[in-house]
Amino acid sequence: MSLPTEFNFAEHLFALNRARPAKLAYIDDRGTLSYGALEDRARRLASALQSAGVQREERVLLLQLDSHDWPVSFLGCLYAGVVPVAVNTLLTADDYAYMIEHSGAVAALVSGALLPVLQDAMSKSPHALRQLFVSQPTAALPNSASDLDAVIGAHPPLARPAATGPQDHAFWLYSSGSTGRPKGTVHSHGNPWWTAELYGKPVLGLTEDDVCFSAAKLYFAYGLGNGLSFPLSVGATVVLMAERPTPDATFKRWTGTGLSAAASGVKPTVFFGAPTGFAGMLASAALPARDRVALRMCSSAGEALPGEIAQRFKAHFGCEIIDGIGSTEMLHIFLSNRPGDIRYGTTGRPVDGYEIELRGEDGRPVPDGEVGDLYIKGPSSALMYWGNPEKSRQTFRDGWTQSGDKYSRDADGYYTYAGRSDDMLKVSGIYVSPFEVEATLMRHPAVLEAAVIGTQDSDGLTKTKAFVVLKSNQSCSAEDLKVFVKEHLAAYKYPRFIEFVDELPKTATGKIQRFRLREQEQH
Ligand code: 3SK
Repeated sequence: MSLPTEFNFAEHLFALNRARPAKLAYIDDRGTLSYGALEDRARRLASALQSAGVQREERVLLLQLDSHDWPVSFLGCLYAGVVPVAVNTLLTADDYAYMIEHSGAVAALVSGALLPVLQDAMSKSPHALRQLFVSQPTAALPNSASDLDAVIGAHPPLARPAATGPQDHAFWLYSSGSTGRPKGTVHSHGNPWWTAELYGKPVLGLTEDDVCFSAAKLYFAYGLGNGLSFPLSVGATVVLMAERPTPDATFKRWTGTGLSAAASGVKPTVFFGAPTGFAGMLASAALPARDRVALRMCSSAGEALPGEIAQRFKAHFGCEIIDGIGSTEMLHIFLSNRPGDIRYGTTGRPVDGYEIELRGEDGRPVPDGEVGDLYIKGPSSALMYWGNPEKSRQTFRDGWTQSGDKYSRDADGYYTYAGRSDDMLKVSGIYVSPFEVEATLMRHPAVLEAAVIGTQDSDGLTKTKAFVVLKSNQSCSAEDLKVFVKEHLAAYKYPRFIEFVDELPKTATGKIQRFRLREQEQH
């Protein structure tokens, strides 16, 4: 598999779908967008960006809620050779001020609902955005801003794509670490193509008959593959929603009842979620019956999926959840279970086209059964962290990308998650995976969620502490849970302390923020 020397990812997707102009590419909260209209609108936007003086490889901030305008904006930029910096819509003005300055963005494509926070950010940043293109404005626009629809309507489609190559800068995503500022992760035009060819098509087996729906929004690497690169690479249809992926919002889309009138009754066939979301849905009283949905497969990423959740989901819907792990740096999933080859509780085997190594503290590969740091080699790796040569050198070394996750591999080649590199605990000189303890606690019938961290006992020694959320109307004691863990795991792994809480701190993607629990413990 290889790419030609001239390759523009937007043009690649448009060319693939030119034979199906009337087919629905997107269904959002307001209506539908055909493949023909997607290409037309994106190419008009590409013209508008050129007319506004935005040059090739200049950055444009993309701060939009999930709607048709997101793929139009993203692909319009790529078509013009302009680099969209796709950012999380849940951040603060201070975060955006940093991103504007760090990226040196010259313009922004922003949802009307997010314009106030962007204006606040602009007032805090010494770097000026020259032009704002506002999608679905909610109030009268300031002078430097134009209505995106009007701008698209006023420009002809750009005749030709920018003559980019597969290694040219295409877009950025910000990746946050446990410390420091978020890192501007630069991806090329070739990278999304590789993720679709290596994972979306062969592992998920997506076809043009699929209707894809992702809980992860488009600005996440996971969501970008699920809701753009993969479905558009096979001519499938995508359901987008602006609101948070609560169980109720998700169930509406699954049952075809929450869509705009033009698409009413269309039901997703492939759903992309995260473990916390699946657990919440299974615990919801509104969980739809199997015959009300059309799901043929689900994908899970973000954190390792406890086998118990996958099995309960399968028992209810008759549909597998394919668990995998990816990263913003690798753009999508590189280690995954496969339909028909699922080992519950593991993250499966390397996706063909990627090499995986587990390395010990000495940098050498560890033997099977031992925990090591996960390194990946594959063609979708980011080019660099913008303006951060030191972190780039540490993370992208000799063709290998360090993930920051710890894994072990069994004799059959299946990989099991053992926590983040900085989350592993060493209790009495022995490594304990907080995730393994959490997964065991979650097998208790009264437990909804659990997070395990290291805390210091009165001797200053590290001991495990579990924060546990019980299911509503359920009760059990800390002692019950300790006994339960001792019965299911090596006894030394039981959490010495247990605290019952109403909820766990989480990121926008639903990842548990263990560092917040650690901070809380230190005070
Ligand atoms: O969190 C993950 O496992 C993931 C999957 C796909 C793309 C990006 C990420 C972070």
